[in-house]
Amino acid sequence: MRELQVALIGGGFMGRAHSLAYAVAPLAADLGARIVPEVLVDVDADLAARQARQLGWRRSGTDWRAAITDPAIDIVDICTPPQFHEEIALAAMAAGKHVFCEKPISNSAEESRRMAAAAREAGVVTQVGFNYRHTPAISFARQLLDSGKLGAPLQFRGAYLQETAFGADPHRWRAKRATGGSGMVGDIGSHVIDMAEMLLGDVVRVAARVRAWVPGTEGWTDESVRLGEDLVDDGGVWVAEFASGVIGSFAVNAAASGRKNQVRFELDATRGAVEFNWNDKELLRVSYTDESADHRGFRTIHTNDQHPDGWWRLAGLGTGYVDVSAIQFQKFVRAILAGGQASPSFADAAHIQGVVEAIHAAAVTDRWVDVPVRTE
Ligand code: SOE
Repeated sequence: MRELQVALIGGGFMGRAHSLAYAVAPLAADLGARIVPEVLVDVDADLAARQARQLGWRRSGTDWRAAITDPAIDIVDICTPPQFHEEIALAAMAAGKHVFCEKPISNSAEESRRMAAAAREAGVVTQVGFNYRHTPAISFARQLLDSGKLGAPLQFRGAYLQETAFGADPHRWRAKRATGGSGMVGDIGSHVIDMAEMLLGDVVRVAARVRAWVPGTEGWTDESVRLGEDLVDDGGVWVAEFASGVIGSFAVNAAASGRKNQVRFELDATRGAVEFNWNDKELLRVSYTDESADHRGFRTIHTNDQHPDGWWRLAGLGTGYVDVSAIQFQKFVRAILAGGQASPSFADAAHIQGVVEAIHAAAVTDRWVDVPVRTE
């Protein structure tokens, strides 16, 4: 059986999630290839060795360049902070590797457009870690739209709420321009943008407000209103227009007490509506306008293997964070074996980063901002 050897660059939080997903992906479906966790690279040799032992990687190292130029490696998986993504991805693609990159794809739309162009030129398969979109309930919502059962989409309302800003060591590096680059709008907001664009096509313009909660202050300060040199944002709200004419509202907040990890959306259409909440990730609530008046309302569908990407005939067994990450790798491997393209690709993620930058620009300039059209 064909083997696909993987080099993982970054063994932290997402490196751990990916390692678990690589272990599950080939067991949950016949991929036609074995995924071999070959080498784990991190900044410190002892740390990388500990991570490799714990997460099942054959060997470890600290030199990502050596790992990605190794002729035995087929896939480079980038799980570093976003400011390192472009350099590593460009080198990996130049070496002919297929590249999986965590989101956000980079700290700037310009960087991500260069990555997407390099992917096209290199002729390799690329995919970005918007794992939630592979949840069977979301894939089913996409199938219902494609089938016409919901009619034409009218309005999207999405949110991603966390309470990471309250942590003992909150994800402040994500809100700092020098490290996290595009803030929480870029970090978790990009997931909601990806879901929306997967269902509805490209966003073309936005109007927005963002805020950064300055540690130790009570509420929003004047500093938190501006996107400073250092702090980017802990969240924001924006409205969006899609190329199709659909309109949408979005809310993102890392200072949302009690929300844990809540990503959700509602979509209204001419013949019905759907509603998804990651906290009940196996369920899709669906309403159809042609129901009889005494039965009109939302019904709850429990996804199983009769739905796209579903694994179990028995609904209610649970779909988790590792499961949807495994599904994303199943699709990545199948695209590599078929010589096709995977989704969301670098080009998709570059457009999403353009939306993120338009949101920040709209917040600072207090006007609608157009999203750059795709270059790939
Ligand atoms: C942010 O807190 C974060 O870790 C995101 O970066 C991940 O993409 C998301 O899956 C969980 O939350």
